[in-house]
Amino acid sequence: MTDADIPEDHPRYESLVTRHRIEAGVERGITSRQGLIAQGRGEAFDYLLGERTIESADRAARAAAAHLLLAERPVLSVNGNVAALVPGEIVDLADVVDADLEVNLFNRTDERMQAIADSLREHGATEVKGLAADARIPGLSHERAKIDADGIAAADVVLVPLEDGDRAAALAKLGKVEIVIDLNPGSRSARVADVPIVDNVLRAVPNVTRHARALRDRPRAELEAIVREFDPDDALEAAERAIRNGSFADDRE
Ligand code: PTJ
Repeated sequence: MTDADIPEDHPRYESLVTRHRIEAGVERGITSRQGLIAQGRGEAFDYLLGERTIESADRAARAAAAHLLLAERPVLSVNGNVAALVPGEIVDLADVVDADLEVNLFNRTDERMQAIADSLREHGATEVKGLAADARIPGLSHERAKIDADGIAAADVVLVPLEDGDRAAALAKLGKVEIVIDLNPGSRSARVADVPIVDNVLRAVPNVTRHARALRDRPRAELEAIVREFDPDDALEAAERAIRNGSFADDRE
């Protein structure tokens, strides 16, 4: 089955496409089996949020775009779920904001590193970092800590979609501006982020790109104002409110 076999008028179209892509990612050696579990957890929150981009997540995506455009050395971190769900979209975002792509895995193996780097190149990436692994995130056990000295280690702004909480916290301690995409507003990753985007990575990545395209010719002062006015605690509270008061329709299965 391919994405094209899923009827677009199915009430849960996006969810079915997502499941299919993650499954295909596991089959191709890109996504870890734990990635399936992570996806299930994300899907539950997406359901509670109404499977849409809530207004506060859109504001966060705009602030993320402004941060990435202002950055000296922005890096987009790619794991097995991101590579399965939004390979072309993440390459597109890197192009628009002139960021590096770095493969950074929680369950790191050489085979998965290579498969993901190859897939990103197939989707148009010219350079993929992460394979050198010549630097470490302090305070984490060996494999999870590996990063590139001229990639995440040297970055001022890092986008980490679907990050493990422990590592998100360790990255935040390094003093980088951290943008996290995570459907769970209570997750540690979302809580340590300077910009938590509580949205499905499938919608969030193209949305940050759309904002970046719209903002890229604006004066720096305007981008700085967008960054300054964004409040991560407000964004998390708004997402929690949306979940509590959610009117998720019961015609979805
Ligand atoms: O490819 P690897 O080895 O780097 O491993 C990647 C995973 C995601 C398996 C690893 O980082 C992991 O175990 O993550 P966690 O701790 O399960 O956290 C994943 C978070 O992402 C959870 O809070 C989920 O709610 C959230 N999430 C899952 N799917 C999505 C999502 N957020 C946004 N969009 C999704 N599609």
